[in-house]
Amino acid sequence: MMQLLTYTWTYVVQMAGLFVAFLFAALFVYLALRHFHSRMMRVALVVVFLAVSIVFYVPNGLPRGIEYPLSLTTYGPAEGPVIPIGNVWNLFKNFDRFERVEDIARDPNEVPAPITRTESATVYIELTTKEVIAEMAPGVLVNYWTFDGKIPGPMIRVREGDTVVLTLHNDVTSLHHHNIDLHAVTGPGGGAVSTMVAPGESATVTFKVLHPGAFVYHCATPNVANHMTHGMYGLIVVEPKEGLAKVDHEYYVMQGEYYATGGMGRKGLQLFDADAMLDGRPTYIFFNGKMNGLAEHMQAKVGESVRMFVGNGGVSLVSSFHVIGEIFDRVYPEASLTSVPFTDVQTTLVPAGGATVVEFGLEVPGKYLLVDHALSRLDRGAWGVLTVTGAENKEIYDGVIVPGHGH
Ligand SMILES: [Cu+2]
Repeated sequence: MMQLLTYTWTYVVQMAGLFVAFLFAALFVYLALRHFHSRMMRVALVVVFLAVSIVFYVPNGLPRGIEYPLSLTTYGPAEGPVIPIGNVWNLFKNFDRFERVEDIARDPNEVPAPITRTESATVYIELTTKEVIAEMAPGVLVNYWTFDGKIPGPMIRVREGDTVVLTLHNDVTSLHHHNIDLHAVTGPGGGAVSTMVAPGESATVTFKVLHPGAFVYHCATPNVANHMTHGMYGLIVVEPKEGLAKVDHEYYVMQGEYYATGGMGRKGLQLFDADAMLDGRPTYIFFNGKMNGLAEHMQAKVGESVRMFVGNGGVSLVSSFHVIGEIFDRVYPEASLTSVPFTDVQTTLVPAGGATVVEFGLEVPGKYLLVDHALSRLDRGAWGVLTVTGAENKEIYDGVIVPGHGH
């Protein structure tokens, strides 16, 4: 309970402040009224007070945190992104049941090994949907919904022609139903219609991967956008039968967004802002689930080659993926691994619900920033670092590196 109070402290203070201000304003009006002997004057003052209260207090005075959209008219095929007040109540009632995850970000090195098989196989995959509490930024707490407790969900790696038997478990501590739609699936709902699971339940779907590529998977429980922005996405990579060229490092990065009623940087537990999501105005934009989600995990050496599987969980933004100080040797646009790759690319698009695969060699040591080159998004968190160590190569780059004089 004390923990919950600290999470919601700013809202409590705001509400208390407003209550006190309103109480004393009313007292002031009451005392003023006593000096008016004319009934008309008293009525007029009360009307003015009430009118001013309605005009200014209601739209501007209520903290955004409690101005939860209790009803919202939307026109999607299923329910809109309003979380019923009962669910909000449930969130607080069950607050202590949620696992606290120390670091919600999946390490970008968590990439399954390349496939060496030359025959098709049946691959068994198990995923667990779980709702947890973790930090978006220091002191900024979010009730994330995840696949396997991290964001993005685990990268799945199979081979073109494989049969996948996927079992989805919904953790017993979850408050919501979840399912999985994999863009690599040929079939209704990408598997979602066969995998809807209530808390504590499991469901299995079997599918054959007909197309190679790097595909997004995500929860498709209505409201789908709501489930995705809470963190329910990942990548399934289907290698072409002939496999992928060998590289020294493979990384797994996914861009995402979160919409918070409190605005950027506000401490404590965040409440989801359905209006902001419908407007496409994310509060936070990030790689791997949170601010600085890639941390110092991406390390490589001069002379090595890198492949990045980059997905976009959205829900609204198209990413203009760029690595500052590098040029992609090859880009597989929209993660089409069978088309002839683009060569020598600066910035590539990653559509919402899509992916890209980029490859490049490392020639010069230094820190290379991964960004969404819609650069105002840097300030909302959309950046990470690839650190390259090794011998300088003055023929390619010769200059004094002054810390703080770059991006
Ligand atoms: Cu879900």
